[in-house]
Amino acid sequence: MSRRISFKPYDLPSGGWGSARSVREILTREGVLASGALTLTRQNKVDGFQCVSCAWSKPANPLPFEFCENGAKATAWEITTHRCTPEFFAAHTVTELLDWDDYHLEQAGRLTHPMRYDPASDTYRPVSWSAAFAEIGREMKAIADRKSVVFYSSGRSSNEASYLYGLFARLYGNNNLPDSSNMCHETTSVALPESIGVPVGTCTLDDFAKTDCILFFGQNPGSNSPRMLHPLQEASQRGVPIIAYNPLRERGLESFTNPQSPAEMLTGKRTRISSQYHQVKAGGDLAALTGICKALVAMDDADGHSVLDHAFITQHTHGFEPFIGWLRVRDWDEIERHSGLRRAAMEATATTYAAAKAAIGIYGMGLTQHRAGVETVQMLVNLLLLKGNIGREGAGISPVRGHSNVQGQRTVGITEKPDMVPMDVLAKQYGFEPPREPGLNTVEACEAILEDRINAFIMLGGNFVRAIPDRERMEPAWRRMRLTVNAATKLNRSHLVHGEISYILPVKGRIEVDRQATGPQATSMEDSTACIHGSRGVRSPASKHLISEVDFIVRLAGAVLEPNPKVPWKAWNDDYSLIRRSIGETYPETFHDYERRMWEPGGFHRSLPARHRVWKTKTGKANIITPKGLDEDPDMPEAGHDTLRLITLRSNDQFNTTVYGYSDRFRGIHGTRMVVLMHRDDIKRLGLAEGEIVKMETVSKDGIERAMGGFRVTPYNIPVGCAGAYYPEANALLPLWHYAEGSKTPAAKSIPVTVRREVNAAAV
Ligand SMILES: Nc1nc2c(c(=O)[nH]1)N[C@H]1C(S)=C(S)[C@@H](COP(=O)(O)OP(=O)(O)OC[C@H]3O[C@@H](n4cnc5c(=O)[nH]c(N)nc54)[C@H](O)[C@@H]3O)O[C@H]1N2
Ligand SMILES: Nc1nc2c(c(=O)[nH]1)N[C@H]1C(S)=C(S)[C@@H](COP(=O)(O)OP(=O)(O)OC[C@H]3O[C@@H](n4cnc5c(=O)[nH]c(N)nc54)[C@H](O)[C@@H]3O)O[C@H]1N2
Ligand SMILES: [Mo]
Repeated sequence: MSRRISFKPYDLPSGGWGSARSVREILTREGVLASGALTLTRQNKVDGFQCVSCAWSKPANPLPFEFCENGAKATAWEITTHRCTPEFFAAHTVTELLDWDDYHLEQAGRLTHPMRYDPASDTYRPVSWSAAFAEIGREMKAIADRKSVVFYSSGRSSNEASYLYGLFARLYGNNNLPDSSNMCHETTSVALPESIGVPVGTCTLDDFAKTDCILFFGQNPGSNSPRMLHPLQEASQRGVPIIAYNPLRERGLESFTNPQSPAEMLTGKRTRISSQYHQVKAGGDLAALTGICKALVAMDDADGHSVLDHAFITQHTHGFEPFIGWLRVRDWDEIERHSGLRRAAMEATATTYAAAKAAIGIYGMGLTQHRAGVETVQMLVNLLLLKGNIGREGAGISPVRGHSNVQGQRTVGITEKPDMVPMDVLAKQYGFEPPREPGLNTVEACEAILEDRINAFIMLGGNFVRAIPDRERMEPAWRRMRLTVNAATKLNRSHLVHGEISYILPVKGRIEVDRQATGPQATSMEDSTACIHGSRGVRSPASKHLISEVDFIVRLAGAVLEPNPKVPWKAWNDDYSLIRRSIGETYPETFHDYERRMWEPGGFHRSLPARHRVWKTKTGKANIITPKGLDEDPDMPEAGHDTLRLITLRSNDQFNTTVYGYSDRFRGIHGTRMVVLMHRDDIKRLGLAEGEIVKMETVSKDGIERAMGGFRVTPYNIPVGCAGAYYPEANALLPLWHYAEGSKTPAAKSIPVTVRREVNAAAV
């Protein structure tokens, strides 16, 4: 496909006609213009299906069209008329497909048949479901070391499928349950329990309606959670200050026209979103937050201690004094250098925040995917705690989750950390001794694969090989595994970098009707605001050979495990309400009366002690945690003149490794994803020119060369010393050991790189 490449700043608001055009374009391309539009009216509705895109909250009173541009794209992508059939696989060897990009692999369409890799022809060939499970069962039973099998999941599977998957892994004999959230909000799952005793955000939509200040750190709502622009628009129209910290000026944080408001669309009226915008250096938030806290404390000192909530601090927190002591000795030069911001910027934020009665702190990958990600998230909590902004109406911490059920998967037991699961309850409920040893997270699973310690890798959705760091090292190691099993909806690169025995097993998506012995089944998911919703598929499955994810796990269990009368696999598969009943037995506090409550408008809210100022932490208080220092990235060469911090970015035309197209409208980048965004001063300083093709190389001391060419130098409004490139293309540059301390979330937002002219370069 030849594409026209262009770079033109986009000065229209997020949403608006650009969004409407983009939805129409993808519905047409996927061959579902009329039927897709009808399907979309059922999205995020009671008795409809929960959107398969992001995890943002689903309101109790949904709009007539409760979807956004990117939700519509995700729906069109799943209900496409394109099919990836046995004929397709017969026509293309795996070696040939390895040269295809992410867009073209998935564009082949929905997978239709179970397929097994055939080494003789180097193609995937159709196989019966029973033969597939028989062989997988034989192989998995033959593995002596039960710890050498990994059970990955990407955060899309329902609570029902996820609960069974976690249980299956434990019955098999390990806790090797890495999840896509290891690559994004694991930092949250580590930081928040230490600070406030809950692993998830404390805000609900109601808090957004009542807040009077929003602090926004490193999250891009215009592309990644566009329905969130509605509550933000409402807040802005109420005069609520919204303060953004982001190295890039993201369009969704600047202005918005609601595509579902005829008046706004016709008049072109746009709402300003951010009232302050600070282009912090990548990784500079720890320093920026330090500056804001320091300014706030100074105001409190000057103002007779009326700025901080001292009553709350005394009654509810631990660690205030050492934190204040630490703040007082930080000097502003150091803070300015590490944050890339002026003191006045942080003081301006402190002034606005000080005046607010209730404030919300929102964040995303811009905080979590850094070496000091855990400390940075905790620092944002510190800022909130100083003014008692947790456990109060209109206030709280709001991590914006990724995949549509990534939060729910954790809630029902997909985790490598055994202490997050009530193992004693499981032991009693199912009459077995669950493994108590910690399992492998994403980074540890990769390390084990590199060391040939893993025999089999089961992938419940996702595109692990493409999403992880260190691609050039991981792919050869991946091929040395004995067995790789991929339960998927679309073809992707992880299926092509296969083990000795490899299967691609096609499953139904959430939008499709899931009919089992007792009739069509419902499933459920948890959103970013900890509300749990029912979901019912509305479309006919893409092929009659598809099975559901629940069915996939049940059949796998039938092939691998000895029968256990206490584990009713078949009954569960026939009637998913029995799975929900079992989930309720394992987690009675959250899932009592599950079957009824999941259909309540807006879902049911998980009870979170921190919302009631009950702190389930070691100190029994909310902990104000003092960071070790402001040097957020020990992997970054000190003041390395030609080293840039590379931020790996999502475009507005992708969902993770699923690339919908080549138009990053808000950033004005069209026709290519192989760009490196740089400040004009850096381009000049490094002797480069706009449009030139360059090679990036990771700066590291481990003796491994990580280099990639073919990036086009693109001048961009980004802080000096930082650069931007798209994920997953740039993942070969990200070392596996470059991760957040404490959570092992890959530090994908600050890779130390050099950028050099590529000799004999051809544009990509
Ligand atoms: N359409 C669409 N929706 C998605 C996804 C998708 O790919 N496409 N992915 C889903 C998933 S799994 C996830 S986890 C979420 C991800 O959603 P986000 O959390 O928004 O993730 P990113 O787009 O990777 O980066 C977020 C922002 O961080 C900024 N940033 C980078 N470095 C820094 C920094 O050091 N400090 C600050 N303050 N900001 C920084 C970037 O400029 C960017 O605006 O979205 C989910 N929703
Ligand atoms: N450099 C860099 N790397 C990153 C990131 C970054 O910002 N920068 N972000 C990280 C983040 S936040 C995440 S979450 C990971 C994403 O990692 P993953 O979650 O593993 O990847 P996805 O791209 O979401 O997976 C897409 C595939 O999922 C399958 N799929 C889609 N729907 C379904 C379904 O309903 N059921 C099943 N069984 N399969 C389905 C399709 O086959 C599709 O090809 O990447 C991480 N990697
Ligand atoms: Mo994610």
